[in-house]
Amino acid sequence: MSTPAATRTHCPYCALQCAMHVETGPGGAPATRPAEFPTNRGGLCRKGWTAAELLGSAQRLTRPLLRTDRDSAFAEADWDTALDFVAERLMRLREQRGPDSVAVFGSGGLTNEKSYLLGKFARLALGTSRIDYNGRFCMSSAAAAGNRAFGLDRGLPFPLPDVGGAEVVLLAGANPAETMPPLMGHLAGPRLIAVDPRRSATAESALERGGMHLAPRPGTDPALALGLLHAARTEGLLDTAYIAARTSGFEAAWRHAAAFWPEQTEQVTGVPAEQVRAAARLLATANGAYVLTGRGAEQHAKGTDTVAAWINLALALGLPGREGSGYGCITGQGNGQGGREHGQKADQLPGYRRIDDPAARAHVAGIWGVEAADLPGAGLSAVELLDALGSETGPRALLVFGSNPAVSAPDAEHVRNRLSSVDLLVTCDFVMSETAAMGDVVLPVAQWAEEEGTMTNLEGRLLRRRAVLAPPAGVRTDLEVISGLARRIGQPEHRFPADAGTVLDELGRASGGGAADYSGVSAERLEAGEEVFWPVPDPAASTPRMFLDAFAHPDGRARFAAVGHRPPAEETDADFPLIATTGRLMGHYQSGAQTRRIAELAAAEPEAYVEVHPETAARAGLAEEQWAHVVSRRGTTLARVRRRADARPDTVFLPFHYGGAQAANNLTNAALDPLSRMPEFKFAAVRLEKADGAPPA
Ligand SMILES: Nc1nc2c(c(=O)[nH]1)N[C@H]1C(S)=C(S)[C@@H](COP(=O)(O)OP(=O)(O)OC[C@H]3O[C@@H](n4cnc5c(=O)[nH]c(N)nc54)[C@H](O)[C@@H]3O)O[C@H]1N2
Ligand SMILES: Nc1nc2c(c(=O)[nH]1)N[C@H]1C(S)=C(S)[C@@H](COP(=O)(O)OP(=O)(O)OC[C@H]3O[C@@H](n4cnc5c(=O)[nH]c(N)nc54)[C@H](O)[C@@H]3O)O[C@H]1N2
Ligand code: SF4
Ligand SMILES: [Mo]
Repeated sequence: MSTPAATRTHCPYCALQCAMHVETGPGGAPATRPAEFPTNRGGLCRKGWTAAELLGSAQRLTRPLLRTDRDSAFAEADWDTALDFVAERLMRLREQRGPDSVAVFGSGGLTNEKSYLLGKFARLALGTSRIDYNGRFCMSSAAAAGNRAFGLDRGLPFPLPDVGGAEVVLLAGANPAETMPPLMGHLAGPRLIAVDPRRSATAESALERGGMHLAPRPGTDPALALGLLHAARTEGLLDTAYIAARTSGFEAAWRHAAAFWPEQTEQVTGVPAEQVRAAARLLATANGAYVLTGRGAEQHAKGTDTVAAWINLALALGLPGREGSGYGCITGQGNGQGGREHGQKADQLPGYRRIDDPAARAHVAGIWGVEAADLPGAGLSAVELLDALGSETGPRALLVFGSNPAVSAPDAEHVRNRLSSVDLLVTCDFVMSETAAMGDVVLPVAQWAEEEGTMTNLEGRLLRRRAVLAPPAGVRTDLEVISGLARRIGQPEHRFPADAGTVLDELGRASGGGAADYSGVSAERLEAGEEVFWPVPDPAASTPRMFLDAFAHPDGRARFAAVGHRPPAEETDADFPLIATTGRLMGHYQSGAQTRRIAELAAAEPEAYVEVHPETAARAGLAEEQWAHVVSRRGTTLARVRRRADARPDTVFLPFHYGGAQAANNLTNAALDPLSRMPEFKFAAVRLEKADGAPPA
């Protein structure tokens, strides 16, 4: 592998999309080094520093793998054989059982171009309504709440450096000190209020610098947000002029808050009333304040309303749509933002259009050269799609691009059963993920540093991903795979180009006039280093700050949501007395398929653990480092005990980066938010038991 002189691109992992140079490192292998950029300001986290290792890894897949019997081993196949096999099986299923018998599962890690072409492939080449993606696990609750409140959803509707100018920042269920370390540089100035049931690294940092840590019982954020609103109003700290001029629905929302005196809030959340008052005062009197939410607020069966409760607080204090203040959702995956705009979501067409909107259908059908009536309607959301696999009316084939649901989906043992029940499981990946290993065909694809494309980061900022080196022989890009399959299914070649630039041009036209309008984006603008934030309706446009004049609802006003507090989907009881919540470690990414294959990262955190209060551990007879079963009503996770004196005694925490018996998702609850269809990753009722012996390797 030879790497040319340093080429500037962006990290393969999270939504911060840190800028980096890829160059020849010591020993001749490619290496990464941070680049100056407004979001990461010359910083990278440990994952970014080690990202190049997987490019040349011995665990890398370089030949298509195929088997016709799941009990036998995979055998190498050439590309024509593998693609012919997949296309033939898809067409046969479609003929026998109709187009909805084949399904596609995409990812917020895919470039804009891939997300777009994958959605088009599903609707046009396969004719199926059944496409959805792992973004349902990720930010769909914030998206739903943002759309409802502001009429439009862009993670941060302002550039990240703006946040650094504020006096106070409230972070609800976000732990950027581990999940986006360079972001913490922007938070060095403001005082932080960290809302997290755990003493997370972010909460620690807040306390060190004169801020606050509010540690509610998991799942009680709505009550806490209502309590803060109550306390701010009692002290006369609401922005009544803003509420009157720029919002609607305050009184209906207030009726839910009226009962949440700080003492009542303490009863429900466990956060001392005095802390509720102090936090409300700190936030409401700040000269410049932001409320930012992460997965801790969203990943609940009431995630949309939980985010809405935090947005209500921000609106009541007059923060959104103001210079120097605001509300934002910290998106997660590399292209978590762009991935939700271009049509890989079950209910969506490119440009953030709704698939059930006749005008949207007509527009997109026009770009695609088909009749609107030829486009399928809305399909099933991710968890429902996985749940339907292999059933009488459900999909019998699944194509997976950029996700590892055997590890990352809720109630994972059930999901693995569903995955093994289909007639055809095809995974595109560069490593043998747990999901790929269950299937019939694995197609080896190019990695980030080997392909062109664009990404949209957490600020709605467009970025260029650049091919630094050629992929290994035998490897194709995702776009080439989609294009090759489409042609074999009988689509004309021009409809599914494999060249990222051509796809971006078409994506621009398809998104034109939509909420997420990319029609003025071009590779040249990005190459020239121009700052481009969507919407981009023409070649001169860029929108770094949204909502300064008006919100995106027809009347220009933001809407309070009338939301109250409600309990989690399941409760603790005598058999399952503890709450398990789940999340991330700095050194691993998601299902761990990539980072568990990077030597330094694997060595630092090699196995699953569970954080437990020492008294809770003692009650279960568990010592430090001992292996425990964490048992829920659905399944069991094997994890080593780490005692933490600062943990809530009623709550344990597990990272979800490990597979098999150590998968946190063996125990999680697939209960869904009614609006966003996002699952309850952050609350499961569990008990702890001693595990005998070492876990299976
Ligand atoms: N190192 C690393 N970084 C990542 C990723 C990764 O896998 N590893 N993934 C990326 C992706 S896709 C995402 S989505 C982001 C996620 O980024 P974050 O949202 O920061 O990550 P999480 O750890 O899932 O959750 C944040 C916090 O929510 C807390 N929490 C749990 N339950 C509750 C609750 O009921 N209320 C509140 N207020 N908090 C609660 C957890 O204790 C945790 O500290 O990270 C991105 N960055
Ligand atoms: N318990 C619990 N579970 C969770 C969460 C939680 O907080 N708690 N968080 C959820 C969240 S927010 C998310 S985003 C999901 C993520 O979980 P997943 O959807 O499983 O995401 P990854 O682990 O990133 O899986 C990506 C897979 O695709 C491959 N890949 C990466 N890039 C590409 C590409 O460009 N093309 C192709 N073809 N393959 C690629 C990788 O090698 C890897 O095998 O997990 C969710 N699951
Ligand atoms: S913070 Fe995110 S984008 Fe930046 S180096 Fe780490 S993983 Fe990569
Ligand atoms: Mo995510």
